[in-house]
Amino acid sequence: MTTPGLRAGIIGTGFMGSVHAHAVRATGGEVTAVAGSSRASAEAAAANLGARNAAESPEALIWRDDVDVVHICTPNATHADLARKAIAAGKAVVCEKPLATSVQDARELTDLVDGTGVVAAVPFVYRFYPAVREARDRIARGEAGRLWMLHGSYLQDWLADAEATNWRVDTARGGASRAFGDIGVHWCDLLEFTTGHRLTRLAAKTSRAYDQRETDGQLASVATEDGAALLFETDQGATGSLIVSQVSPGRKNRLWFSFDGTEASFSFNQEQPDTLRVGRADSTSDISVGQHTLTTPGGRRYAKLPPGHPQGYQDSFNAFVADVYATVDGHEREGLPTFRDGLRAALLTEAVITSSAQQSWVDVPSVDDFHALLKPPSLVERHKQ
Ligand code: SOE
Repeated sequence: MTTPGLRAGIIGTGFMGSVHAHAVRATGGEVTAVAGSSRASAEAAAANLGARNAAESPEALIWRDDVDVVHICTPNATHADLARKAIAAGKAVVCEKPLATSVQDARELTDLVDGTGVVAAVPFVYRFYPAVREARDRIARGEAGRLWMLHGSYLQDWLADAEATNWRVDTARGGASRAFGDIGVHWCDLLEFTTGHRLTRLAAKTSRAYDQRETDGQLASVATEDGAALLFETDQGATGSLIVSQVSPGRKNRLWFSFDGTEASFSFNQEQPDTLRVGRADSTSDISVGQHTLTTPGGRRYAKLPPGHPQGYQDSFNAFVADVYATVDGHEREGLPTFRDGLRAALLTEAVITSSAQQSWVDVPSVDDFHALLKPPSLVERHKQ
């Protein structure tokens, strides 16, 4: 279902900006403005993004009358400030992950959204693969039995070369965590979304393949991690492990999980998204994703093509933006990743950094527990103390 008429303003002129622009148009929206680091960069990007106007600045874009939804696709350290301004302007917001580079900023943004009621989403788009929705529904109806071992990896190689670099490598622009904060959070979000489990404690070790990388022609020391290894426990008694790496030659965007229960295991590989593997002791099946081969409401809702016609990353992004725009239009969509999920990712990222630095297991509070921890005691509670 498309939502014609909603008008998007996109802040950010790189790869993700163009992915967002395609998704806006796929859902029947229009990109009315683009903003970049300068008016000139916005004008240069306008044609590429199919934007009608180049805005003078991100702030000018946010206040335009012909922008209903602000998409933030800029370097991580700018997200919180731009999201704060968009919420203040009463606009719906789609903010690239990470929502913020600190738990405090992420929490402030979720509180602002709670206070204003604007629709505010974070593109944890791997939730929108039909195979993932099929696995989620089947797990929810008990087909896996008791989930007890949850494991996987998220491997890329775009930083495999010692000379490769990017603003994400720079702590000041990307934040304190790179590999986990960029892609490890996708995997953890997908685990919690698909299984209903929540990570409650973890032990992490972050590491680097290169301690120096060339930035702006100079060799610079690198403080962010190229990869991370995690062990974790969940609130339902499961154990798990995760390997995250952006220096794994030959792995392009290989997000993989296997969620293993006492009756069945569910495996998914993002690089082969048109197959869901369901393993059982007596039989294993590779289900081809399609409108008539999936059996659950969630799977069928997002399967748009017959089996053998893979839906990929951009299709999932399109489905995500379609659900955001439908929600803006008053038709709330179940499973939409919101700023609360962005706060969740920030809590997990902080736990990974802390655990690795302290070489210890670290508890991970739920978003609700975290809010309760920080809520000042009421007058009554203070009176009781
Ligand atoms: C780069 O690591 C990146 O573009 C991530 O930022 C995205 O979230 C991921 O989906 C693909 O890789």
